Amino acid sequence: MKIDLGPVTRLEGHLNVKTTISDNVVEDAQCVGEMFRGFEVILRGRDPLDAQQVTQRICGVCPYAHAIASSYAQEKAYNLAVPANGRILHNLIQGANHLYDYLLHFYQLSALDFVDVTAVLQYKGADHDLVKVREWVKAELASGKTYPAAPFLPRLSGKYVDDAEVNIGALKHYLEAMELQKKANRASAVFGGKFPHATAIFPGGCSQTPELDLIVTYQALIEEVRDFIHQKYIPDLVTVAKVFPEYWHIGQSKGGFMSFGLLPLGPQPDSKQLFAPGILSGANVSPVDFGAITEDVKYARYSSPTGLTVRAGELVPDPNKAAAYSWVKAPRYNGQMVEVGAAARVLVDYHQGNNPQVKKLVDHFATLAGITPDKLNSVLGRHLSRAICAAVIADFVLEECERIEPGKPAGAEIRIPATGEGYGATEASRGALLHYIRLQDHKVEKYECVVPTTWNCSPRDDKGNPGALESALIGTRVENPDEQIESVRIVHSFDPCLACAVH
Ligand code: NFE
Repeated sequence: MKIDLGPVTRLEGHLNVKTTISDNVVEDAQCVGEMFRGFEVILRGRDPLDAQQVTQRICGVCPYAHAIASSYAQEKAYNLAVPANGRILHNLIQGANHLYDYLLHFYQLSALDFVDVTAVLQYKGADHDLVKVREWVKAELASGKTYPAAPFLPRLSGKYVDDAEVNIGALKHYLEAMELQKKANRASAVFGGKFPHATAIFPGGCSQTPELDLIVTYQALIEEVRDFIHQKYIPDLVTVAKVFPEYWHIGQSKGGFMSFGLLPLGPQPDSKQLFAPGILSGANVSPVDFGAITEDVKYARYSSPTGLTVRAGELVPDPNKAAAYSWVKAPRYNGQMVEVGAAARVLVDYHQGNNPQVKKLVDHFATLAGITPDKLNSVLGRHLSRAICAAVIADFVLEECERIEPGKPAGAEIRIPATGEGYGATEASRGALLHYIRLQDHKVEKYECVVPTTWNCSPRDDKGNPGALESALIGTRVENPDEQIESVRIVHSFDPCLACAVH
């Protein structure tokens, strides 16, 4: 039986997932990116300093990651020395964006896969007093009524949290989380100029000088976000994990993991990072080699050659290409599929013992849940990994504030050479992000982006091997093949952004 899950909602962009079900098991899955964009074409021939502005428009969720990756690539191409303040402001802007993104993903995009809001939504009291809401909901639930309410309904059938107090609490946090997202975005804008698309991010730093009042404003906003992470986000996630422990064992991807490393601890290009880069295969971590990345297009709607390296990348759209089923290319590392994202970021760091706080949190939550760290490769594992990243990043950006030299410039003097090239790699919230720039006559000759959701939502590669999300879906047992809440929970755990994936 063939069932399309698309358009899958509560994710960014246009994703269809085509499933083939046999005996209530997902026998096959195809991720279909349903849109073409072509930012790399737009950039050809432009002033290179347009790149960190133009590539931010790839996405309204993770724009700063694109600005930062572009800035890193240009820093290499220009051989630019970055002032300490410059790197710190890059980190502060990008770090705050991660915090916003994790809250958005857990509450707005995922929580309603688990939390039951049907009764809460019907509450008509004007006071929103928690005690009254709770009593009302208990009475409503006891009456056995059913509800047709929008906008959260209809929804997929399946098991949801059945404790009314937990459901009410989670919905309150759903609303509260939006206020905290606003604060995280304001924090980014303190130095970036605005949200979503920062005007102040440049190669070498930031055009905004970090005066003391700005630093204090940033700190105050992030302290509130950090409190919410510890007091609400993490406890809510632990509650969901207790009700749905089976999701530590559902949704495993079947390849390795890749992280490009996140938040450099100094201005030098080879600085250690808060989250270490690496390729994880089994328990072995090896260094990342950008030359080992290629993009297959046998099943993607492009007639440009397949298997090209990033440096040689081409983009010739071919909407009617036979056998192709997606606008997303299939990036591979040494020909192998890898998962990217928060779980990859945490596991790659954990296995290198890079960040003691990451190790402590992974071990703590693994013990609490009775799992081994490899179970981060699961639906709940991806959610937990985001929460761990949130806790670690919130502490780090506050520490970074103490290292700023107030009033000293945060920008470098930029001279664009006639020729040059550079890779810029970072971790967007959804995973490993790579930009590549090559200059000719002071202009962009070639620009390439290899983006997190391109990895995770890739179609089959030339050898016919599935992408990370496809592989995580295949083999999943589903209670109701027509609806497949299990499959949708797996899709959401990857937090796909199709606008980014097709860029
Ligand atoms: Ni459009 Fe993005 C992130 C990037 S995902 S959200 O995070 O880069 O492919």
